[in-house]
Amino acid sequence: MRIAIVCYPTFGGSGVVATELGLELAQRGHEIHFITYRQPVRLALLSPNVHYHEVNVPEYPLFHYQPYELALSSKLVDMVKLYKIELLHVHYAIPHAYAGYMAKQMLKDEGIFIPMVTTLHGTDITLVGNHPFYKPAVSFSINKSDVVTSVSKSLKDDTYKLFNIKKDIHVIPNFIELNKHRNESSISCQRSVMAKKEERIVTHISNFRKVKRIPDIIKIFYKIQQQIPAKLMMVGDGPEKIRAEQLCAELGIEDKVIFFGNSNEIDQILSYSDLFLLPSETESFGLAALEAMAWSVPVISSNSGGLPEVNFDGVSGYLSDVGNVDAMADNAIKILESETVLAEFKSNALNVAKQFDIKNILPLYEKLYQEAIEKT
Ligand code: GMT
Repeated sequence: MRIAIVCYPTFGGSGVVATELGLELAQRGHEIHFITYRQPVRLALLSPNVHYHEVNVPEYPLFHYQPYELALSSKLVDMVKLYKIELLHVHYAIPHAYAGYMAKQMLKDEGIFIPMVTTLHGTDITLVGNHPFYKPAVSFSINKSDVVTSVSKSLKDDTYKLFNIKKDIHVIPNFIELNKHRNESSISCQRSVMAKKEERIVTHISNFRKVKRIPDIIKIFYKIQQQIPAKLMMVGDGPEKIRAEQLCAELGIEDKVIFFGNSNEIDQILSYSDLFLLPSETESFGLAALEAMAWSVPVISSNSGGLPEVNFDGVSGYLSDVGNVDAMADNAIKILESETVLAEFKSNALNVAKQFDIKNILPLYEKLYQEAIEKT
């Protein structure tokens, strides 16, 4: 199939999922066209089936806001015609589903019919899309998609609760490429750079937005390090980072916490980690937790959103109510204080991650694509 993938090119979860999906589809012989405003972070253009088309938005002084949707929908029309693309797969409803729908309409006028699959990722529904300023346009473009998927059952339920959606929503969970994650020979960075031999390594990776409850992470780690020698790796960047650094200084643990910023060495960091913290206010899936589990790292998380669908309580880690720092710290210590318990949780984490192997998930998308193309 010839497929256009529209996504955000950033470190965020939806962009990573879209990129990894496109790369795997290309490996399976499909022709993939990524269409976005910058080359996606995890995209290497070394495969003959992978193309990248940049959306340019020329600056014009009249515009207070540059019309990205317009440029994206025009680019989609041009690329569909040029490469005979058979299907659009847009990741993140805002504004991609809207721009995709406009492209479909323009193409229809020229006698070209193309189906659109929209994948809902979380914040496009729960945080941003739900805002009254966006809601009508988001509902409209979801309802106008030919196929709608969501990355968890919890997100599907939220979508029906928050919007007036008349379409079926197919749950296709996020995935992980396990082979890549087990290929430890690629590791270059040394554990000794991060922690002493006797110290446990606790890690958090995110975009450091409010929804991640960054102060909870610091507080949980503060309690852990009072009981167990440990270091905290904070990977990523975002608005809450400065507050986190200040809190570390206030608690006197700044020498035990390393802030990496956005890193391309996530696999290396996770490969040395003993525990992953994700106490988010809400999380439609929690891809970072799954990436950790693929490196045999147990997860301490909140029990909100789709997290219970990924992190199994008492098996791959523990789940607690949002904000219950004490319970999260107690559970973390329970895992970290015993070599035997840690080894058991590590092995369980990997086994749970195996259920999300891309090899199991990708055929679900291929089936939906095929059906959508046949119906059009
Ligand atoms: O919050 C993030 O980490 C970024 C955000 C995004 O929009 O890319 O992630 C969302 O999509 C990811 C991929 O499907 C999910 O794993 C995250 O849980 C989801 N974030 C939230 O729901 C807050």
